[in-house]
Amino acid sequence: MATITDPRVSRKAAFGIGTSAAAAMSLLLLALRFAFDAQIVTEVMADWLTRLLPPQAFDFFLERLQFGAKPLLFVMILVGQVGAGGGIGLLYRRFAPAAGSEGVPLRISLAMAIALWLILGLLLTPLMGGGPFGVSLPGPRWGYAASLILATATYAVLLVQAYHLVAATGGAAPNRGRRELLRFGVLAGVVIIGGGLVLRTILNNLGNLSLPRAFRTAGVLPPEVTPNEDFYVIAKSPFTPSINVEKWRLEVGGSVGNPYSLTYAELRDLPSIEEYVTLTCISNPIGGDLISNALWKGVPLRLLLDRAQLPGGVERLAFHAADGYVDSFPIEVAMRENVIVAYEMNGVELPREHGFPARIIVPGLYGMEHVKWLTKIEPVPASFRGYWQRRGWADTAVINSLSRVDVPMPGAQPIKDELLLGGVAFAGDRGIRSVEVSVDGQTWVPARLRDALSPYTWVIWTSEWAPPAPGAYTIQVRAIDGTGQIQTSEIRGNLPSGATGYDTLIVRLQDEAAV
Ligand SMILES: Nc1nc2c(c(=O)[nH]1)N[C@H]1C(S)=C(S)[C@@H](COP(=O)(O)O)O[C@H]1N2
Ligand SMILES: [Mo]
Repeated sequence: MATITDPRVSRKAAFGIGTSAAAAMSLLLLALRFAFDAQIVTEVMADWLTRLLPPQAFDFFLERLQFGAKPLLFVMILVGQVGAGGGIGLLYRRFAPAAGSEGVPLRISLAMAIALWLILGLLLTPLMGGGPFGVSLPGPRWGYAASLILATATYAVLLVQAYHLVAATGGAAPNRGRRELLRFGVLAGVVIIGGGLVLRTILNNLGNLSLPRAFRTAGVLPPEVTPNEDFYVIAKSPFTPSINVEKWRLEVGGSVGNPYSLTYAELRDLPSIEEYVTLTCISNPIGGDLISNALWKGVPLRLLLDRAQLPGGVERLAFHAADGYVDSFPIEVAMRENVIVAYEMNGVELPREHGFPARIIVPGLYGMEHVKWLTKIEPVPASFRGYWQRRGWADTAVINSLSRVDVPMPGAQPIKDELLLGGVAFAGDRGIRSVEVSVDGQTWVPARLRDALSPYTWVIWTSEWAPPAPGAYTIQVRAIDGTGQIQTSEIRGNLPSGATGYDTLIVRLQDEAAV
């Protein structure tokens, strides 16, 4: 094949054409992700990178960027994708034939689309753990494969067509022939109509986007029961799976005596219990706001397991979810009477971002074990590791005792005869026996506790303090759990087993005159 570089397309233009084609392709991928729940290459790569990165490195970003970390990774990969598209544009410039005869660009588009499709489907996707053409990915069966075909075809057609159009018209030179004019018209039409459809799809489905978040008002005690819309949200992906509840089934299967599945209605018809349980994320920093409390209603997990007739010797159960997430815990934990498959939160159907139609609630363990969008429960070998465990986090992660100072407002303020101190304390399913406060780092004074809503929730503590003199004070708090254990002061980061150490709040109390 003749490999004549067409002198009329500059490097800059070739790169620009490549990035534009890749940007259009990325938008199309996003639309497919939004509208059809299809896993796309961008997301699979994000998952893969969090597994590839040393846990410390990923945790470094998580701690600093908190909610930004995962979306930022996604955006960075999108940018990389567009950049790679530009790179292919440059490569194409080196090897592109001087398109003369009719139909050549179309044949090249097709060949390039197939080549890219094979590279992505048979090399990159298996490398990222998704199997050939994404067969081992979660989500709609053909979603990933279809998104690959559409993406590579879109990119290749746009790149090659635009490239030869620019080549034929000499870039800025407006002496277009008739054929070029026609081709230009067709390409512009496709881009405008296709782009419009893609944008409309994205806008129509923005509701599927759920960015991680949490709420906390400085200087104020949090409500004991967190309203659903203020409950912290964490998930591995910013896209909430949209589950058709008519088609959804909860499968209790694998190697059990009596595998079965339940519809949503069947699940809701089983005997249920209601319990207040506080959730907190294992990456919640000391004094952080990734902690919320709700009333959950659901079916005791034990009831579902008894019906499945587990064979003897089962040590661990895995909980699979519609977003491809999976977590596991030992059978002893699963059999506790307080572990439920929840379908209601604070008296209403589970909100989508909190796991509709059903999720695990397992008091005492960190949030990552409370699997949302639950689809399947099955016995697994004792060595099984879940999504976060493969990324360096602890297994069966028991919540460390924590306490937080929420009141007063930190910083400078006029001194008063009496100042109200307060906050929350939480020790998983061990309960809180007492909370102590210190304003001098030496002496600890017991705080007043509100009655806990259940053995599995946080408690609100308060304490009145008469500041002796103006000055700066560091308010510290520590919890004593139901077993009598004092919260450790040892400062530890959240990887791998959750942060420890005391929360502090600094106030500068000033004379009225000085304010
Ligand atoms: N299916 C699924 N379940 C999941 C997750 C996820 O990414 N996918 N994230 C876990 C983590 S890390 C936490 S902290 C909790 C958060 O639950 P919430 O968003 O309802 O507060 O969900 C857990 N369950
Ligand atoms: Mo979490």
